Amino acid sequence: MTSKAWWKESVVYQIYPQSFQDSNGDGIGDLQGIISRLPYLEKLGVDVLWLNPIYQSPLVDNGYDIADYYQINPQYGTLVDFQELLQQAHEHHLKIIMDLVVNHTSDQHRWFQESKKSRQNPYSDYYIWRDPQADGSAPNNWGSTFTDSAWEYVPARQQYYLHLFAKEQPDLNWENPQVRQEIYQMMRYWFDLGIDGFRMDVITLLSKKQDFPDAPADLPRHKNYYYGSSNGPREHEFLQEMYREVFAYYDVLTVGEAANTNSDQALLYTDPQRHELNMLFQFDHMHLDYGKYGKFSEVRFKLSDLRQVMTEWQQKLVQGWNSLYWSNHDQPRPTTRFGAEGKFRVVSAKMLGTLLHLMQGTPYIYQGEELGLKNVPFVSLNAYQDIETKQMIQELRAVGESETKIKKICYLKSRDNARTPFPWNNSKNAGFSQGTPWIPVSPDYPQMNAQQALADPDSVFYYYQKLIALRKKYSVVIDGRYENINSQDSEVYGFMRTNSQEQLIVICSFSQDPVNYSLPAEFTGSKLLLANYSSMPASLEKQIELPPYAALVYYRKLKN
Ligand code: TEU
Ligand code: CA
Repeated sequence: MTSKAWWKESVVYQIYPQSFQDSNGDGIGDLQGIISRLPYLEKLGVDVLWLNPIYQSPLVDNGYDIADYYQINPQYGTLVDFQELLQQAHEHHLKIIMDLVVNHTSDQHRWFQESKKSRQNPYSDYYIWRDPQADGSAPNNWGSTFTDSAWEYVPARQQYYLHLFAKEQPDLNWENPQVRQEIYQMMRYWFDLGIDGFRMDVITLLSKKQDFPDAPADLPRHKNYYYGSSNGPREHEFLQEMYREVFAYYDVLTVGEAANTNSDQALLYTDPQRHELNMLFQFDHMHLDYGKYGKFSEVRFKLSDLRQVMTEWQQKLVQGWNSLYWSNHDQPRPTTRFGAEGKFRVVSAKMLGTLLHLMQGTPYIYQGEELGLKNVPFVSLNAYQDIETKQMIQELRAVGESETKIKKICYLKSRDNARTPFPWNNSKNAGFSQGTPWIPVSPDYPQMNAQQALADPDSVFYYYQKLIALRKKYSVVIDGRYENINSQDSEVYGFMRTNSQEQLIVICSFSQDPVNYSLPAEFTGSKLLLANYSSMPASLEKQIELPPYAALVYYRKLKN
């Protein structure tokens, strides 16, 4: 593909390097492991691989705490391995995007090691330092995602530094032009090496309100910092500068992670004329099942809410561009969350894939989603490794929730659901490693693995392969306008995509029972392109009997 906006026509596959494929038996996935699996990824038909952070890091937050932006963490391999991966991926027609984590570094980064020494050192202003309040307490009431307060005191400076995530992840001071130049230089380094883009971690948090106002007391403590740091005063200015200094010189994909960003704000980030980013990861559909403890809840989403959120983003980002995802390394598995486990797992996984891939935007597949994996029953709460999950377990215990309830909540929402080793086959450790995996393998692997999926023509894998191929064959998937069908239906999510020549009709049932569904007369006679059940009518009728979790895609040419 050589068109300018190749990223609009692409499907991205996300690899969590630590858990994809171990090549040397140390129980940790690595770059050589990824290289060995490139044929699998090429077979699936994806265009781009996004790697979670592989830089030098003490791994307090699994690599989102970077100690050296120019070094590969030795547990994944060397720079030579990375160059080999890049070259071989390109030979397999796969582009590579890396994770860019520049809101914060690790506290082990040389900049921070210097910065914390004194107020006079050359790196003094690389991070966000503030004096204590008169009584010695933190500069404001912000909490951090992983800890109580977002501020940590350093006696040598008699000041606090800001960390919106763990205390080992100090926030960089984007107000300092030197910091920005260091980052741009580092970005150019990776582009010059040949990478094809960046997924940009919490990119909407870079610019903080400089008076660091207290957040209103009624905001939940863990993320009340959004009040003074999401979509902040100089955010667009910084990204436009980044574009002028870096992106303008390369033909690359840029996707910014954008929690707490609404669709109006998203339009500003992604409008091509503003020269900021190609697309964002929005969070509205991730928030539909939040409860009393935020993400860690047992609440189930409502279809009406899902439709409302997806429709809003589909219809709003026409000038900009959407990214489409059900899950990633921070989210539970979509079959458990939005579809079904048990006997409908496979059909529901295909249904969810259909809904997402035929919307407008660039779809992202998180490793294992193409196998329809479900959440992981960890044997004990002690087996969880993730910093966020461990913190939540402590907090839920502290407020007196029962162990049974905490287990249930972690099963539903822990980030570790997505982080267990990729199940390649039914041999030892699911074929992931000859040694002891750094995190337990899901006990589901004998029934759910890639080898089995590749041997079964009805597998989720081959269905995803067809979905990806559909996008390449029908341009309406890329450029068609989005409209709902039967927008009040409480069990079936129907929509159409229309351009000047053709139309796709997509019908997705979220019901575990059969549903009788009526369609507008104009669709009658449309031809079946894809379904997750065999024996669905080849030509669309006014009434259709939908089996549980059915997904049907019909097509018609429009008369001009
Ligand atoms: O996540 C940012 C983010 O918004 C998190 O608060 C996310 O909502 C949370 O993980 C959900 O439970 C990014 C990375 O994707 C995540 O893995 C990192 O831990 C975080 O940034 C800090 O770098
Ligand atoms: Ca390894």
